[in-house]
Amino acid sequence: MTVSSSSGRISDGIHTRVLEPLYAEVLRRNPGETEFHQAAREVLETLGPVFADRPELVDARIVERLCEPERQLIFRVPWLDDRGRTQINRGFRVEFNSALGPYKGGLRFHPSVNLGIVKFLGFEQIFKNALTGMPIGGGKGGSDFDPKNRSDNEIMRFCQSFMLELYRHLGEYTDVPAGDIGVGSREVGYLFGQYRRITNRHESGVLTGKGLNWGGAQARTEATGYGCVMFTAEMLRARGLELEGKRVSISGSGNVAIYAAEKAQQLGATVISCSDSSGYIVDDKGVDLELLKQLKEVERGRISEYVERRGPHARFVSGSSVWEVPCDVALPCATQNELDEDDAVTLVRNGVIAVAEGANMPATPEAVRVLQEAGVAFAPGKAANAGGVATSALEMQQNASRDSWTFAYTEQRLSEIMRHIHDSSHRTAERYGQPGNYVVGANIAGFEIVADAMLAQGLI
Ligand code: NDP
Ligand code: 2IT
Repeated sequence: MTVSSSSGRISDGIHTRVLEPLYAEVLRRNPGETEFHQAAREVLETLGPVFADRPELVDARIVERLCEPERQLIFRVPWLDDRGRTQINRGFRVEFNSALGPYKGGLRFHPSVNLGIVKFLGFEQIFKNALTGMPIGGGKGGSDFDPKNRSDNEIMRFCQSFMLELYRHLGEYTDVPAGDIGVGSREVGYLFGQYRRITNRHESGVLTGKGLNWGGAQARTEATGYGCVMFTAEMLRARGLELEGKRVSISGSGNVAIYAAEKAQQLGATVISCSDSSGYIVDDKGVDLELLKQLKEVERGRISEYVERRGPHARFVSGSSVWEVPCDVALPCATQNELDEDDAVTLVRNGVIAVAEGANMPATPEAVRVLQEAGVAFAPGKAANAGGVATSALEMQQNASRDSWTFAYTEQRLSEIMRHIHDSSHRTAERYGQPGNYVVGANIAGFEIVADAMLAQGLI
């Protein structure tokens, strides 16, 4: 596999001389970490024009340093299930880059979690966090623990054991985790309780996504999904279009998907479908959000149950891709590589005009190419889903000043941040001769912020 040049003539030499050997080195040093390879390649192949302009970044070996995490932690997590049996999981925290601030990024609990997945997520997080303009570095963690079908007590014991190791690496000035797949307010609660007990410190800034009456921020629950739709609206506006009246299809039915659906409805769109790992539902009258929240947030049920309660205008399709549903706007909000080349071809054939990644790296590189070549507005996750971590940074800001802001004020801040990310990605793509290419714009804009901080701070 080679790094392909997506740039003009000037940077082609840089590709052969600098970026291809650099990518070969990423492959050699990180064997088997396919998702990390993919994330690194997607960034590297857009950086040629920056390196052509700024040879000092090549000389300082900024990309080599960026691709090597500052610290990687892997630990055993033993716990007892409800039947008294010993269970063993593996815990991870990859502290990738702290040039801009404390390591910041979520924890994922899912059986698929391994080092390569945590590294891809941590690597993406560096650039995403830089794009927000907030003082946060990049990190990510999690475990191969599967929370599905586990009791509250089992979840609590697992979280307590996980934190019994992780606590020594955390701190409001060091490393500040939050949620991701399989980690929501319940898990953050158990994690925070254990941290507080071990350290004897009510250090609210050590975790974000907390409950509202113990240091959490208004709008953090909603922020990733809301932010993704705000970004989509900006992207459409830049093309003289609007979200109102559009049919929106969403994958997933977790935190990001639910609040993407809510904001899309608030802006006058109709959300016609969403999914989980068992299949998807289509609701011609528009997804009933109260029912979806009750089912997913309260009962932790399956998406098929939506249809049983909603009536004949909704249907469940088992084991198929939600991207076969014709829509104007597609928001992949489930997991990595869930929207492939065939899905992209189907979406384009059905007339999609915009795709924004609520999840991290949900579209494969082949899918992104199909969408961009068809002229579809495409927003990469590091720009479109940055509203979650940005609002986490707002939560840290409130914790540091022992303050709490209203929902309306926090949402207003979120909306300004999403507009800023949109505009800086858009402007940067134009500056490098690729107008409308948000992949190039977001990668370069995020990279330059971190690279400049690293240059200024010397060889660390
Ligand atoms: P949740 O655990 O709340 O929801 C995840 C959803 O995606 C569920 O519907 C789940 O279905 C589905 N899903 C997960 N894994 C798979 C899989 N392998 N195949 C098919 N479906 C799957 O997670 P979030 O909503 O928090 O996260 C969703 C995405 O958004 C992730 O990529 C995450 O990294 C990203 N993200 C999250 C942020 C946040 O603030 N939470 C911020 C930025 C990005 P099922 O229940 O059947 O497994
Ligand atoms: O992928 C992400 O940006 C997140 N899971 C949110 C991270 C955070 O620290 O809020």
